[in-house]
Amino acid sequence: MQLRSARLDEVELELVEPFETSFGIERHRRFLLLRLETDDGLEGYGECVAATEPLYSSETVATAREMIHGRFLPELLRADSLDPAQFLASTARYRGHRMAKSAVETALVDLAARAKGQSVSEYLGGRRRRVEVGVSVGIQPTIEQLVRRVGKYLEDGYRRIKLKVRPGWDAVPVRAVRRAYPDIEIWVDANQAYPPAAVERIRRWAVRERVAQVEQAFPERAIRAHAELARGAPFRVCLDESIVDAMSLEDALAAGAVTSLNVKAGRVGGLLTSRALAERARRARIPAWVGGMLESGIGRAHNVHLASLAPFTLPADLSASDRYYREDIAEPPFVLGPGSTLEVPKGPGIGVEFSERGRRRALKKSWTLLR
Ligand code: OSB
Ligand code: MG
Repeated sequence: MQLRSARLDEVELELVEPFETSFGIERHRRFLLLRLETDDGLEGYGECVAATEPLYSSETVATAREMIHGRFLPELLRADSLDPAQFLASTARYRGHRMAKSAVETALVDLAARAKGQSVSEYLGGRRRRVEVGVSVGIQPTIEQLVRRVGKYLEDGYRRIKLKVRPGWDAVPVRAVRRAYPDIEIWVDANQAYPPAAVERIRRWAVRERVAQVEQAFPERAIRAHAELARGAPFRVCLDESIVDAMSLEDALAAGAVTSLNVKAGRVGGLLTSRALAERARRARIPAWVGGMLESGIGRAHNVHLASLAPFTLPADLSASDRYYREDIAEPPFVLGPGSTLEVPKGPGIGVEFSERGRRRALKKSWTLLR
């Protein structure tokens, strides 16, 4: 099997409503979609989660395009193997750029699964037919709006709520949600917004409001601060941005800085690395779960397949398609099912179809490389 062509699309989708985090507001998502086509007519799709601005991480749409179009695809078009692990090995010398690598790796996994007549879930060794999910709720203009938003998601059927927090939007809004809904499972995610000196303050309101999990309170390199927060805490301390590979997970485990692991294929460079990290977490008896980056139906499908693997034991940040976009780029949409779950598509490959109509509406630029 050899590559015949690769097409890289830059697309933009409008979010159903703005998504605000400690690092900024997103109203649209502009991102890259990759389509690989082999000489025997198989197709594989991947999504790149890098955003226009380097706010969640240092990568951007522009840096990812440069790496994918300028280096990874030319290399892949010359390669004699389309094996995802082989791709990772041959690009290991390039430091960082994991979101760019992940776009290619996930497309190669889609291809490899299709070549074997399997779904991505089966290819990776997943067993679940449905995966449990929750919803990530952005910072809202007012506390009343936050409580109403959460109420709406609970009505929709989401059973676990993750609230985005930052200094100045934490104890008070979290208390308001807790008072309105005394029994729900609340997680919070700060996306690195607190200084290490805030450990005790965070602990106080998190304990008082029975928060089940505090995600990435401190900067990604502040492993010691996360370990301090975790010491004796009645809540889990989750790392997201801090964990980018096997070594960073090993160090965080040794330091006692991680008691829950958020795994995003984009952040760690693909599905194979994601699976390895989750298996390592399981051996350390730490729960793992699949995080999200407001993906379209393509990236969402990859994530849902990933979440079907046994080590992912906490509900994923993967909501139904209509929570993100009015019109998605893949069909059919993901819909929330019984017990706050999404169904794992049957396959082959990712098991969703690229919508030509959706692509035409969202397309900004496109590059095609031929063998
Ligand atoms: O930290 O989990 C995060 C979205 C963009 C950047 C970072 C994060 C998020 C989310 C969205 O929380 C979760 C989702 O896709 O539903
Ligand atoms: Mg996070």
